[in-house]
Amino acid sequence: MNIAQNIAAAGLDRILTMEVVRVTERAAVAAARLRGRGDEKAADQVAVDAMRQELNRLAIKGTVVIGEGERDEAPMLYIGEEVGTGKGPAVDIALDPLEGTTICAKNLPNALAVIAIAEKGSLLFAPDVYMDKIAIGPGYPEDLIDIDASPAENLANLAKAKGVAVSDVTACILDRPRHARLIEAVRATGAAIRLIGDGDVAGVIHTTDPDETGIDIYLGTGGAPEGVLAAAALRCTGGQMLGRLILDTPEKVARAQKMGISDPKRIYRAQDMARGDVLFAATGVTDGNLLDGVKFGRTFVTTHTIVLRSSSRTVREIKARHQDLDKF
Ligand code: VTB
Repeated sequence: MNIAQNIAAAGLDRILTMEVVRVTERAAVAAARLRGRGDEKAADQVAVDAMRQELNRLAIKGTVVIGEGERDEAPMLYIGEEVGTGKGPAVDIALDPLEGTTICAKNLPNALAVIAIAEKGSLLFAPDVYMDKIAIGPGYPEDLIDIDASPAENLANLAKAKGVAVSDVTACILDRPRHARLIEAVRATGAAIRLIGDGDVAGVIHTTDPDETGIDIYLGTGGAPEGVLAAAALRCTGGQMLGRLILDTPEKVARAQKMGISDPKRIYRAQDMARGDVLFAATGVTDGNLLDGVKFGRTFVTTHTIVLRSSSRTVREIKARHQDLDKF
C-alpha cells in the first residue's frame, strides 16, 4: 500500500483533522464579535454564515446530518445540505456553529462553535427532540452508568469507582424546571451540582477532564442533536455516554421513524450515535472550563480549539494567533 492508500484504509483523511480547525475558528470569531449584545439570533446567524463558507472550502463530499434544522426552517446548513468542494471523501457532518446562543448573547461561559465529521452513514440521524442523557469520563469500568437507575445509584457507583465520597462528586445539569426532581434527588445524595443555563455539549465534554473542569457526571434531558455531537466527542476522548430519545407523542415517533429509527425506546451508547472514525472540533466563543474564548487584540485575534479524532484518540489543542484579520 502506498501512503495515500494507507491513510484511506485508516479511516478519514488525516489532513482533515487539521483543516477542520478553520471551520470552527471562523464560526467562533464571527459569533464572538456579537458576544454580550443580547441578540441570540444575530450571533447564531453570523456563526452559521461563517461556518458554511469555510466548510465549503474543505475537500469533502459532505452531507449535513445534524444541522440548523429541517430544510424548510433553516436556509443554511439544514439537514441534508451538501457541503464541501464535492471533491474528496464522502462524509457525514454534525454541526452547531453556535452551541449556546443565549450564553453568547449574555457573554457567559462555555459557548462553542462545534463540528463532528464521520464516515458516511455513521452518525445517528436524530430528530430535533429531547434526549435523556447520562455521561461520565474515561477510566471507569464499562457499564458503570445506567440510564434507568436512580441518580443515587449512579452517583454511588461513580463515587465508589473514583474512590471518593459521593459528596466529592459534581454533576452537571441544565437549569430547567423539568429537572426539578432530578436536582432534588442529586442533592439528597450530598453530591454537588453545577447548574448550566445552556450548552450541554460542553457539559458532557467536561466530564472527560474532571480535574480541569470539576465535573464528574452529566445528567438530564437536552437536545438530541447536541447529544450526537457530544457522543462524537466522547468517542474520541474515551468516556461513556447513554442517550434515549424522548418520543412522547405519536407525531415524534412518526418523525423519528421517517429518519430510520424503528425502536423509539432504544438506548444509544456513544458508539451507537457516532460510529467508525470520527473527527470532532470545538472552538471557544466565550471563556470556558476547557477552552478560552476568542480574544480580540489590537493587531491579532486569538482562538482556542480542541480537535479530537476517534481512531487515534489524539487530543490536540490549537491556540491560533490570526494576524490577517481580513480573512474573517
Ligand atoms: C440543550 C443545550 C442547548 O438546548 O441541549 C438545550 O445544550 C435543550 O433544550 O444549548 P431546552 O433549551 O428546551 O431545554 C440549548 O439550550 C439550545 O440549543
